[in-house]
Amino acid sequence: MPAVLFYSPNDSPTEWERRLRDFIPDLDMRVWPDIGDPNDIEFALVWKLPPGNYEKLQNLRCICSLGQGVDHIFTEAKLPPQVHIMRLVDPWMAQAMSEWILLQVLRFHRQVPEYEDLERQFKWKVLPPPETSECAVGILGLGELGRDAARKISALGFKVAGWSRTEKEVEGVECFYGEKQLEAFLNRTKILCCLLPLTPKTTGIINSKTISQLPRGSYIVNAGRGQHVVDTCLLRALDTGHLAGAALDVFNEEPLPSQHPYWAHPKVSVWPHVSAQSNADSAAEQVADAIGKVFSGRVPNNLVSREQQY
Ligand code: NDP
Ligand code: OXD
Repeated sequence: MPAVLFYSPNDSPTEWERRLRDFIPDLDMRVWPDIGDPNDIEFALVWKLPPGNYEKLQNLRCICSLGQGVDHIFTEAKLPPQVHIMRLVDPWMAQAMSEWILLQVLRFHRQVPEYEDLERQFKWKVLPPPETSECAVGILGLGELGRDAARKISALGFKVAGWSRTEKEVEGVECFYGEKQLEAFLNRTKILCCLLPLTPKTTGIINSKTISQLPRGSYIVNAGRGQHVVDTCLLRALDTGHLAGAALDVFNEEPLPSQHPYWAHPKVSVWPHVSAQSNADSAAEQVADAIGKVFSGRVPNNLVSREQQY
């Protein structure tokens, strides 16, 4: 049987091998860099494989991201042209992400930073109650994660809109699409949540221009990628009061350097890239299915487009 290459700085190879063997008992999994003969490898299950390694795998037929995002694969300069590129699409991760997005939306909507500030001052003060039906939440990205989050936020009574590349219909969600409709989407949004993939078209999408198109006093919630945000623009907008707060799970540099202004900023909540973590228990079956298909010359599910890079 051909071999599977495994590499991830975040995920346990032992755990993944154990769960994959539930479906493929005779699995031959090689953990990078101890991969033996590189010609044995036909399937790579990877998260941020160090650059320059795919081209050494002459018989590689599929690269599967150990997450829902594939930007770490497209940073590779020499991606073999004949290879399928795929990713996880895991309902467990969608549930985790929606919980995290809901947590941030409710935190800002229910004035948690303001009440925590009052508590620190031993002040008993009642703020005007927020009106859920008037609170406009906007989701950048209406894919596997964005749609799930949009539906769940809408079910709580918020005014929800989403923005995607192509036209969409999602029940209970006002749908905008394409560059031309971005400004209208931002103009109506008070809590902007980013669940976009990182591609050449979405890099730096949260910048001084797009932030200025949000109403004064808006919030940013980012669980897409750090590179979606131009940090200097976000910090300036927080300091001028145009933005009231930000909750960030992803950063231009991870781990976030200890001297970075986000850590100490009173309006920023910093999370260590944990909103939806990959999970061998929930995702091993779909990976095993993909391995089986690739080894028998068939096409796996959850392929991404090389042209769109997501
Ligand atoms: P999908 O590929 O399912 O969805 C992507 C969405 O973004 C689609 O709606 C797509 O539009 C839209 N989109 C892409 N490019 C553009 C563009 N140029 N303009 C407008 N819309 C665009 O991705 P997922 O929902 O599965 O995941 C999204 C991202 O979330 C991942 O790529 C990853 O970066 C991040 N993520 C973060 C995690 C964390 O722990 N922080 C965990 C998991 C994922 P269309 O529908 O028209 O194609
Ligand atoms: C992912 C992530 O893309 O965890 O799955 O960021």
